[in-house]
Formats: sequence, structure tokens, C-alpha cells
Amino acid sequence: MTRHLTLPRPDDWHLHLRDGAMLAAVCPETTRDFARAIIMPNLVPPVVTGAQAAAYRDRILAACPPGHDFTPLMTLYLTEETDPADVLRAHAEGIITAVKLYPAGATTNSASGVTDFDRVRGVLDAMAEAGIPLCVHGEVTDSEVDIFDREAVFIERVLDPIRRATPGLRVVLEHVTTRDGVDYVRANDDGLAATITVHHLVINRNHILAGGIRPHYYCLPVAKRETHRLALREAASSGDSRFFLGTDSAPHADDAKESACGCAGCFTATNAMSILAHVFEEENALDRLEGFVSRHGPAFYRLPVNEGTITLEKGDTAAGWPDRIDTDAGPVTVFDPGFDVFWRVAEGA
Ligand code: OTD
Ligand code: ZN
Ligand code: ZN
Repeated sequence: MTRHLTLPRPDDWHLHLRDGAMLAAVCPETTRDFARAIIMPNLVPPVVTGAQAAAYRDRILAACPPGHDFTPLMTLYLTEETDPADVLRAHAEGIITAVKLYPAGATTNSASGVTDFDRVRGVLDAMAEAGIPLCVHGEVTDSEVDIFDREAVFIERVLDPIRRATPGLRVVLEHVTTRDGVDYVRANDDGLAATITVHHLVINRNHILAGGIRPHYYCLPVAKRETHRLALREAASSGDSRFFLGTDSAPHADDAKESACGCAGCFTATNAMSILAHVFEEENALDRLEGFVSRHGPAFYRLPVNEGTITLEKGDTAAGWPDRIDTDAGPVTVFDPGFDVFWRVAEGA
């Protein structure tokens, strides 16, 4: 039985680090294990210009503990007012790695997102030309569409038309949660990939709702029924380079989640690698974890694989992690997979 697994240092291709007190507290939880992360721009107000992205990057680097070697890969929040020239300049200067598309109102802090997709066509054309990836929150926001169908409907009504209208645009379908999404990625070869979270590999919708409502399992896109979770596990552990890790670790203070109208988001930065090792071992795919966390993402983003390594170790006792992280914005509960995990990160180099 494998007890040690050494991998190139992994990257997180979808992460929320927030700002201020929350950033200070959660940043080390990611930088301990991960070398790079695609940083989501949904601050309040959102990161919409190259100058704002550069300033946010500097705040993240200042929050990085000394000795942690971490590169934040910044994104811009696409709005109907985004200036293509600013996007191209920020990319050429190495300030941003990608642009993020949120349909207006789709998730936490997405009010400034796009309503009329024709109004961002100029930006998308410029991005296609320059090879800048578009990261997409793939859910429609139409209140008449059932929340469990919003990803599949988005693919049909929005994503596929955007890709057809913008040949060459490189797209990441973020946090894919359905078999429909997996199948769509598999059926389209060029310039399309998907990130998969840790929590969507672990929970289905029963975990949120059966036997009591569990706010710490509520996120967007919401976890779907079991067949979809199994499709995600299969895709993540298949070795297909179009699927890679994006934790979507999204911290909220506990009082904002444990509320009559709780915020969406699961905080997995602390235990992501331990849980992934457990999941891949269950799938008899420990040898494919390296592709999912360390190789497929850099290949899509045209970046080198990290030079340092991380070693995962399987112990005889359950790996411990704190139930919650203390922050000056209040405690943040760490995602509980609901089973014992024996893998831990032994060392990084
Ligand atoms: N989903 N929560 C958040 C973002 C994500 O859609 C997402 O990327 C957040 O809190 O920023 C969530 O549930
Ligand atoms: Zn999203
Ligand atoms: Zn997210």
C-alpha cells in the first residue's frame, strides 16, 4: 500500500482569498501547500481594472507568510464596461493571467457581472486573439430555471454560443458540478477545460439537506445528485488533462453562513490535499493525482510545472486539522468531509 506520495507542488486554479482581515487569516492556509493560485476577483467592489489587480496582488503577497513561496495569478472581473485595451495591457505586463465571467447575480458578490453577453464581445474577441483564458461561472441566473439545472442550461444557452461566436477563445468551465458539464468538456477538444472542487467530489445534495440543513455544505453551484458527483470523480481521476483542481475555497465567517439566509461557499484550503489523496485512493487513482493537482493546470495555462515538491503521507491515525480558523472577521469553519482522512501533507520543498 502506498504510504508516501511525492508530487510537484500543486496549484489551485480557482481560489477566493478575500481581503483585509480575512485575507490575512486564510492566505497561509493556501500558501502552505500550493505554489500558485488563480485568484478570484469578486471582492466588494470587484477587481475590474489592471491597476486594481496589481494592488490586490501586492496585498496578497504582503499577507503571505515569510518562507512560503507563492505566486498569485490574478484575474479581472468582466463587466459590460471592461475596456479591452486595459485587459490586453494588464496581461502583457504580467499582472493578470485570466478574466472571469460571472453572469450577473450568479454567486456571492456577482452583482456587477454580465447581463448582455453581446456587450462583452469586443473584450472576448481581444482575449481570443491574445490567448487570454476566460474563466466562467457556468450558471444561468434566470429565476425560472431550477437551481439544480442552472449549469446545464448555461452550457446550452450561453457557453456554447459564446464559444461558437468567439473562435479561439480559451475557456475554463469553473467548478463543474454536473455530468452534463463533464460531457460538454469531453466533447470539445480545443481550448476548453474545467476545474473541479474538492467538496464536489465529496458531497451530493443529500449532504446539504437530509437530516438537517447544513450551511457549511452550501455553495454555488450547489452540489447536485449522486450521479453527478460520481461523474466528477471519474473525470478528476481519469487522467484527462482537461480536468484540474480549482478548490473554490470560499471563506465566510461562521455567523454569515449559520444564518436565516446563509452565504454560499465551502472553505477547503486547509485540508484540500489530504481529502484529495483520500478520494483518489478510493478511486484507485493515486497515480493520477499528480496530473490533476500539478500538471494539467499548468499545461492549460501554458505555465511551467512547479519545481518544488510536496509529500503526502498516509498515517495510521486520522489526520488532524482545526475545525475552524480564527480570523479577525470571526471564525471560519473548515470543510468537514464527513469521514476520517489518514493522508496528511508531510513536507514541502
Ligand atoms: N461559490 N461562494 C463564492 C464563490 C463561489 O461560484 C463561486 O465561485 C464566494 O463566496 O465567493 C460560492 O459558493
Ligand atoms: Zn463561481
Ligand atoms: Zn469561486
